Amino acid sequence: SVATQHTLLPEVQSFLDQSPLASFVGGKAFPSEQGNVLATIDPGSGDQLAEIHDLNAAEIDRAVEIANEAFPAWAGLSQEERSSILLKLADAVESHKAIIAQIEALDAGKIEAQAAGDVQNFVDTMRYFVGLSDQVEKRTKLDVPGHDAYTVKQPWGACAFIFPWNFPFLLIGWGISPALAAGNTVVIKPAEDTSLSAIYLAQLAKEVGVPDGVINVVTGRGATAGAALTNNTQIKRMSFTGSPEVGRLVGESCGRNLVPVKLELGGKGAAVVFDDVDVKATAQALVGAITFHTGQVCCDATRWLIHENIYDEFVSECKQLMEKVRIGHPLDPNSDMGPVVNPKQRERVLGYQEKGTAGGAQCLCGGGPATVEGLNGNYVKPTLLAGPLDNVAAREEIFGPVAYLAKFSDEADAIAKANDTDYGLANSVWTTDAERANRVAEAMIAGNSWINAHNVFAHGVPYGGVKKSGMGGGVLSPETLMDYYRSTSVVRPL
Ligand code: TXE
Repeated sequence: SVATQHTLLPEVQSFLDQSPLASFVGGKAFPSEQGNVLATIDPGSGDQLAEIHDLNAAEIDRAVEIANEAFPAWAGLSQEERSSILLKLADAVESHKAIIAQIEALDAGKIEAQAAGDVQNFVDTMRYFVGLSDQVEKRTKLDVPGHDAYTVKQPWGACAFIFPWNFPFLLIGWGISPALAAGNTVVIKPAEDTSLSAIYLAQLAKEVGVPDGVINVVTGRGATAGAALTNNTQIKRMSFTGSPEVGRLVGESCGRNLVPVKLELGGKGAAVVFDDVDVKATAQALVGAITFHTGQVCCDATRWLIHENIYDEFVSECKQLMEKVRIGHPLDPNSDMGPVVNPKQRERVLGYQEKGTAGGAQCLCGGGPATVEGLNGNYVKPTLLAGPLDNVAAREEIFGPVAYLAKFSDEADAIAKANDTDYGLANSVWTTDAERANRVAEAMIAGNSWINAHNVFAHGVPYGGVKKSGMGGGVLSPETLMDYYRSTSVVRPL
């Protein structure tokens, strides 16, 4: 087992020893009454890590009720009191970073150092939104002749969050920080493969004095527990991050119930590389991005559009770099790239490679599964495909370390190809011509464009997609904080 190969932190071992791990609602363990459980597996070894409880619809509804019951007291705290509690939570997460990172590495198959980065990002995000909420003007006087008028901003109540498995802990931080800072309570439904760090967070929140019922975690299968949360009419807002297929279902339910919804879905980003770049450095950056968390990153560049003058040189650089990627268990400090999250995802990644090549794409390097000695993990090789852009592997989100290459001839051709996609999350342009860089960055239809970089995040920079990538973006910025206040306009004729 993994435990025999890698020494787990004693705190991680004792957390796993709580198995089957219950959901956490109203400040205490919230088990499935019928004792229904799901196994959670280490994707790096195939070993079972623990079991988690699988809640039914009635239990999900009860959790929402509890979150709504806790709301008035939480919303009624002064801004100062609430902020100080949340900052205490951020401090606690920071001081438990190594523990949470190891849990996440084991549960999500994430390289341990990268998982530690995710945990720090959670901490920074919570501090950012607390600071921002302190500055929000809750009452704004309106200048209306003949009237005394103002608007007042207040939180909504229990807000629901459904999260995917690729950045379990980081995305919780991005989602709940603005909601909590504004005075809402939250019900978190993590993905069934990666629920452990959420449960740990809820337990930690209790320890540091977050009032009961403010941070609730409900676990279970998407089609039952997730759907129950989506169909609940007592949630005040819904935020979903995951696949476009499920995003549609969530959007439909929220439409039916008239619950405001934010959808963060997939991507099929382009990297447009002009012929004036440093080929080696650009290849290094893009190979680094597509292998980071084994390509399970929604904002990744997965379509690499390369100027025809440098195409061959670029491909040869990328091949060399990909062959050097060390694939291994996430807890092994010598691993550059870990597994994908589960066998189904591995089948998906390999399936797209097969469908892609069957449809006329060429496999330039990698392709197929990878093996790591002694481990039954879900490993795949970093892969480069190339060919026509109407290929299924160039059009659909694969969610693995697979890049699809194509040539372009000039700027207009590059922009047309970059925009020929159903998605609109994030793209990048690589060139030393500053004016061209901005022109292309603005012409690509997506929520985010990066210049000479990919996957750059900063607090205050709105993030989120358009088209099939989602709606209601503005993540990590003041826009998202404002979503968690509803406003009432109060008017008195004089
Ligand atoms: O996601 P799902 P899956 C994409 C990626 C991946 C594919 C499938 O391409 O290969 O989606 O992943 C919950 N009602 N992304 O199937 O099913 C589920 O429990 C309510 C991109 O794992 O969308 C989990 O908590 N909820 C994405 C969450 O939805 C339901 C990240 C996401 O799972 C539900 C993840 C239902 N009917 C996958 N069914 C990104 N862009 O970041 C499932 N869920």
